[in-house]
Amino acid sequence: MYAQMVKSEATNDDPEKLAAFQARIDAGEKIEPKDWMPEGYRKTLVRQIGQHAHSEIVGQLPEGNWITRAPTLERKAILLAKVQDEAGHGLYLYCAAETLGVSRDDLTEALLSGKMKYSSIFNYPTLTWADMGAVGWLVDGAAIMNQVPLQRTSFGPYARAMVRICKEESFHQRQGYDIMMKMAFGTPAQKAMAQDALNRFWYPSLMMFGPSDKDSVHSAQSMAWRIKMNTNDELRQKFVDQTVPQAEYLGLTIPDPAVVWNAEKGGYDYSEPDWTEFFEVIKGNGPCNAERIAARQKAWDDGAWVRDGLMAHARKRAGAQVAAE
Ligand code: BYC
Repeated sequence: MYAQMVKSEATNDDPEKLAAFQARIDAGEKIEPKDWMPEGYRKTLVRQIGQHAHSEIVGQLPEGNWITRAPTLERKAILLAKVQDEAGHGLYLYCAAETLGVSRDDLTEALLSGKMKYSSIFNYPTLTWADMGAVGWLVDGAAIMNQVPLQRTSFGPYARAMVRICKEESFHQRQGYDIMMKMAFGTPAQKAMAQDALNRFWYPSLMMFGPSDKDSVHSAQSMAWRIKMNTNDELRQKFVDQTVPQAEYLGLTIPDPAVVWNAEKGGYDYSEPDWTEFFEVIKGNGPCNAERIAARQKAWDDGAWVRDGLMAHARKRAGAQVAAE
């Protein structure tokens, strides 16, 4: 079903309807689920919102790894709340995708069969407690940079989901930075752990924004439809500019000697991530891809009896209602 929805190319959109639709987008109007929309617009949204939902759900795994080993009860409670928030984000986003006529089951099956992607970042392991700081600071920081503009995206249910998600992501980023401060201003061993986490998460965080603009296949059309508000490179640059002073405050070094202020462009220069590595990771060959999908497959299989029970109950109730009428 998902493949059918996303692969079939839109060939016969009425040109008049298309022009009227584009005029609504250009006027900054929100598109709602029952409004007419081009098939390509709907497919792009299903792809992007679905990938985003999967990222929130899979994103629980690297952090869930540390819940039982958090250093204090307070840190454990905070991390637990953050991971639960990510589950909530996934659910708002699946709901937004469902308004486009695709079911949550279809999306999940597409994730498990490898037809749909989730963010590359979650295919890297979280090896130490400092990684919880780096994930909150850098990964949630990159997510906010991408998602704040999406509050103004043209599709109403997606834009509205983003408002709440962004509020929660800001808290997540602050808690990550708080862990980094504790570690960076702690003992030399703690500071070394913080630096090591920054070293490992820097380039994968830059990759979260997607390939460089020259290799981004969807950006031009998605920006014309206001599904995306900025190019990948624009957001990556803003992220670097925001993060470098934060690293300086922590007394940590960005693992890229090319990071220097460029007064002419009004931003920091930086080295591109290894794009070969990025494309390998999104093809399924990253360090943790197999482990992440296996964990989601197990959760899906373990939950089958709950879904079956609920469906049987719903069918029984529907049958009883028909009999009563
Ligand atoms: N990872 O033409 P492009 C979070 C794919 S989670 C994997 O530039 P587009 C959080 C792309 O899908 C953050 N794949 O694509 C959760 C396309 O392949 P397909 C998730 C990537 O869509 C828990 C191909 O590369 N955020 O916040 O215009 C804890 C070409 O790329 C990635 C979102 O999903 C990647 N990094 O732009 C903490 C935000 N990058 O689909 C935090 C919404 C690219 O043709 N999504 N690809 O097979 C977006 O803004 C856009 O989809 C992207 C990519 C900027 C990610």
